[in-house]
Amino acid sequence: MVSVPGRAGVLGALCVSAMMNAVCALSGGMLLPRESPSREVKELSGLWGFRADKSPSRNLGFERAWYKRRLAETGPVIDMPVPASYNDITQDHSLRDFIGWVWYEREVVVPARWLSDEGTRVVIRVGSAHYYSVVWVNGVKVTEHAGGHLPFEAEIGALLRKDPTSPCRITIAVNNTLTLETLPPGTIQHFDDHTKYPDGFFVQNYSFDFFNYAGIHRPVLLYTTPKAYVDDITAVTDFSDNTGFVNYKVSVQGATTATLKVTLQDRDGHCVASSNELSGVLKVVDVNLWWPYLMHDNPGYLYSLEVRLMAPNEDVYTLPVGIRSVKVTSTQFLINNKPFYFHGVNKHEDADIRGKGLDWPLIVKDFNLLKWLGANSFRTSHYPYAEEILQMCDRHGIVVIDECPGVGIKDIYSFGNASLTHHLVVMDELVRRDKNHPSVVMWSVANEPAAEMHPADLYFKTLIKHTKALDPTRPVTYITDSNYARDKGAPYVDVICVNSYFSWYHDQGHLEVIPIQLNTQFENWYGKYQKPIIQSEYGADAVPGLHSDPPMMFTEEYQKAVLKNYHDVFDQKRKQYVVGELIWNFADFMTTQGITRVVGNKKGIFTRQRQPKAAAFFLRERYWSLANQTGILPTWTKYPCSL
Ligand code: BDP
Repeated sequence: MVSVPGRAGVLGALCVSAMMNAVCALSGGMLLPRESPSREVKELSGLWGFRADKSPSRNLGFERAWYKRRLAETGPVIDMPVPASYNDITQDHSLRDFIGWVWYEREVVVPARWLSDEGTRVVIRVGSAHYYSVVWVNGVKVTEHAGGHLPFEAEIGALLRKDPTSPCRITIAVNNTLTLETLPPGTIQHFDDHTKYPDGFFVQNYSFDFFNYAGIHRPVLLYTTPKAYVDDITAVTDFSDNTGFVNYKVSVQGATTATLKVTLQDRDGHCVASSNELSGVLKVVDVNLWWPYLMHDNPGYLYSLEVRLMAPNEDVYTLPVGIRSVKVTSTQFLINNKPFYFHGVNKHEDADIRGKGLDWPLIVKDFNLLKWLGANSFRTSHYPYAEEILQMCDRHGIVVIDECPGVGIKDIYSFGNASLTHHLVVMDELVRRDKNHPSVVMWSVANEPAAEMHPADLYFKTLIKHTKALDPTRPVTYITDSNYARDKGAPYVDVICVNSYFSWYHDQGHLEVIPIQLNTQFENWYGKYQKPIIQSEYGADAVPGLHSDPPMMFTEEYQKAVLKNYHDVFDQKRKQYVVGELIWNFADFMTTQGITRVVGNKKGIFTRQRQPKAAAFFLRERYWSLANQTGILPTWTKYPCSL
């Protein structure tokens, strides 16, 4: 059996209140570590030692306490890059499909000054590790965390000071096992028939359509803060006429009283507002609002909110702040009181070799492709993406629907109390991490759960209410399939997000059904709920290089034809209540192996290597023409001549 340690350490009592006073189960903030005059950051990306625990119980590492000594002293170790999924790094098939605990280790030289000064906090932060992680420093457990897509951290200064001369040995054990109580859920299935299966054979089943990549997916950092430090900042923004408002709240840890200086600076470094209070409203005259890409000539305008703790010691943290508002009516999605139409994509964190590991060349390439495509938005299907990606969205004005890993919830057991409690904690963690990103305009609590099941009603009511209480400033949605009649969550959401695959999963090859079925879908949903609707997924697989005319399934022509048939209906309905269209998917991505997947899902308009299929050029023409009709094309653009 694969064991996953108890989760008592990370679950706590839940409570709910408005964002500026939000009190939740989580202790402390989770501000992205940034260097400042009072803070240093040491990134531990590179090669780590690695071993998968292939013992039948998968528990040998715990039984033999591998964390107590150097990993190389307890058995063979291989090189493993961090950040990266481990699955595709070696030629070992059993590691690609491994289920259970893997062990990472790295020795770090910690600057002496970090330790000599008792007043310095030293924190270890893991950007994300999938799925369950336990962290030891010099053999002492410092933290554990459930969930694969959000950061966690621990203060380790006191521990390191016990023996300042020895190097800091960091051991991280990561278990990718999914159970009915994890998010996303899964099940382990054992096969005991020795006439068919080898001894101890078991598999991981799950009901979501992407490969369960595992390992340390985002950078591990050591960073310092002074003893008294800025622990969290919440900035909520609005504006009226030409005046912007930044309603902020600072939380300080390590001191009972604090003297502060809060300054808001514009892009050129000029102070536009300031205060000495822990919370308040900063007023910005002649405000530069944060606008989405292709909606304004100067998108992604960010101010800098510098929070300077002056006493009992100095600490400086600077948060980028975009001033904008988000509102939803029964037919519109408004950003800065102007109708916003999502013409964007769904993505995955996924690429050759590194799997879900954070990769800067890939991130920058993807942003260049998004801009080339004329996309103004994406949804973080089906889990929270790296903070580094959200920072890029803030700077480039790419609007984000921020989704939690609530995908593949299909078993009734996964609607139970344990699952719900964990799901609420994940939303706490997600909102805590992403609340200050102007690019994030909506929370998505789940994708295509089995919403027809009896407990789904209470589950979603609680989940959505909880999320709205955590952040009353953003709308909340969850992503549903097209069957409105059985849906349980829709009454509670602000925007209906619906996925459909007409002429793909049904009526295969019959493109002519799309206009009828799509029209019916929209009319049914709007008729029942009178809420704005986003087509949150639609598309078709295309194997690059396969062609046929008339179009046949899996060819580039068929993918294009599906899109065209959808677009005709979008163009009618976007004049009424449809507020967005997000193609499934931006790029081909890896899935579990199966007879409907030819080395992964091929619904990308780009290949996994980010080369365009015919649909990419087709969609590009549409998105730029939509931008021309609904937004303001940037002065630098050569559209339409460059198409
Ligand atoms: C949708 C799911 C998405 C899948 C897609 C597909 O939300 O995760 O990848 O179907 O089948 O229903 O391509």
